[in-house]
Amino acid sequence: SNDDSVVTLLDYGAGNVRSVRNAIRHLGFQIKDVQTPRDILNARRLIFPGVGAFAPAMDVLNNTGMGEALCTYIQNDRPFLGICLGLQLLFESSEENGPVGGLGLIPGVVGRFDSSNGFRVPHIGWNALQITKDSEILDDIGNRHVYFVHSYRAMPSNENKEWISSTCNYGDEFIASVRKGKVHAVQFHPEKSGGKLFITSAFLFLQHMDYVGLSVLRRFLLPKSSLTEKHTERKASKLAKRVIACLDVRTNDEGDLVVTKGDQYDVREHAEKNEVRNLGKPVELAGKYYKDGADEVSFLNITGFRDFPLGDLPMLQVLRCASENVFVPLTVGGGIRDFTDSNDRYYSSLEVASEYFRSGADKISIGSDAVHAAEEYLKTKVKTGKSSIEQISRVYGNQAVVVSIDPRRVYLNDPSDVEFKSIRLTNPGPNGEEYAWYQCTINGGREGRPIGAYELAKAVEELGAGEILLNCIDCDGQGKGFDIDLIKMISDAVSIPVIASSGAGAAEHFSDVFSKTNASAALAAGIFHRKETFWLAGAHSVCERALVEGRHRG
Ligand code: 1PR
Repeated sequence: SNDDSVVTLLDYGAGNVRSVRNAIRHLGFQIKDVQTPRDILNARRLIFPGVGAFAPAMDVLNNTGMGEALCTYIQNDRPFLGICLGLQLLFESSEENGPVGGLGLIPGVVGRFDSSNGFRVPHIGWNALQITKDSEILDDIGNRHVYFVHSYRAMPSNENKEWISSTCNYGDEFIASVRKGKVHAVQFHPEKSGGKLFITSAFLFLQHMDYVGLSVLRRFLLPKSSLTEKHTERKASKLAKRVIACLDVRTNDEGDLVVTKGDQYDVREHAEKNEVRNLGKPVELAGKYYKDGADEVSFLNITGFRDFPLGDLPMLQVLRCASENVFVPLTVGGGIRDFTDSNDRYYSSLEVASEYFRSGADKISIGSDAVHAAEEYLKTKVKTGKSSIEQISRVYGNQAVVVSIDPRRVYLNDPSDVEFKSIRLTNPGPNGEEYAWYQCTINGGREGRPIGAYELAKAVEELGAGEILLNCIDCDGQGKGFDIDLIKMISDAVSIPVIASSGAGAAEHFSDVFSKTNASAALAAGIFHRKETFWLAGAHSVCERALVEGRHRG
């Protein structure tokens, strides 16, 4: 098509490109999907948001002839923007389940981050770029943070330096973007970099709100546009901690999907009618928290263990609607497991997750099913490849699989009383107990299992989880601060990112958890539901202060 408002999109169906689509439409463009290699050659401008793993993506490109068309298109210096895997595939090869050959347009091998020096893999979060040459599409970015989610990266070398337009540092220096003529590719996610982490003033930010990531797409789509906004310079910090707004969602007694929030997982009002606490509509609240500056938004369907999620059309609809306006990563959890319906039709957890990804989720979160998988794995020491964690991470990558842990404190006088890892408590228990272990629960805290949070975290990391969402039933909804003892224990035990959750009630609680533990992110619910709109921005400035004071690991 010659229509100037059309963008050709190469989506080979491996995952969620809904957010890229939404961002393109948000900027006023229409999308034409690539069906054949010819569509690539005829594109006026082409966006290639690579998702999934390297090898299956190359298989599709090779088997359909699209790889060859892509090479021709790029070698002819036609307008191209690759995103994430869409950057990596341009290189010669990748170590991801490999070596696997790539398109070979840029010299170099894509390798895995080294987690041995204390940097967590996958690299998930906001980092500042070091811009090395006129990159054109990065002109609005300056030293602002953009959003990365990846375990593999390409490194700068003498052979590929003519391509590099920016680098980033995460343990080592890696390539954040490349540019040659009209060909661009970025390792970060412009469509997810909508956050306002960069705004330091909680009160000014509404006027200065700026969608940093969307500016990259806009610059690519409108290269000659006279976007001349000048941005004030801000102090760049290497790696920012994330603040995540969580929406616990369930069907109320009238059958509507509502945001609710419990105290220690109890969501009933305990007034006369004992109704489910109703705090608002999921899509509206997600939009509000995004505008307020949340780095990510999570939806947890807290009765997912009961309902069959594929029958849960309202949740899919929530994701579809939320992802149209929320340009930060969305996580959805609740009910992700293998399932046989009343007609004896079997659905794998992968099918359930795929439906969520297609509807706009960037990550899925597994609770109860992860406990069963970890128990089984610890018993047999065999990775069957069949658990939901293994199945979903194989197809969508580790970074797409979060394991949500719902532990409850069990006090002990003597740590040798249990076979599970226990810790010495900073604040002794109600009867002066000096120790506790953290018992994992399933089905929304209703059933305790014979496994500790520590044992679970180690096991699910081995099974392929990319991140841990660490709740604590004792602290949930109490607003008295995070369980620092627990979060320290778990974040020191694994090398994947840990999200601290449960108990935030004040700004200090965020800086506290970031300064005293190795958590990579903090999630909260009640405080955002209760507080005024500027709260999230306030939380950010707390995080930034913590960073500037150098108390972060990055
Ligand atoms: O087991 O795979 O179906 O997943 C169910 C998911 O739902 C799990 O992630 C589990 O944590 C969550 N869940 C189940 N029941 C409840 C409940 O509250 N009755 N919510 C529940 C858990 C924990 C956080 C909460 C933080 C922060 N809520 O989502 O938002 O504790 O709260 P705060 O800042 O207000 O203290 P499956």
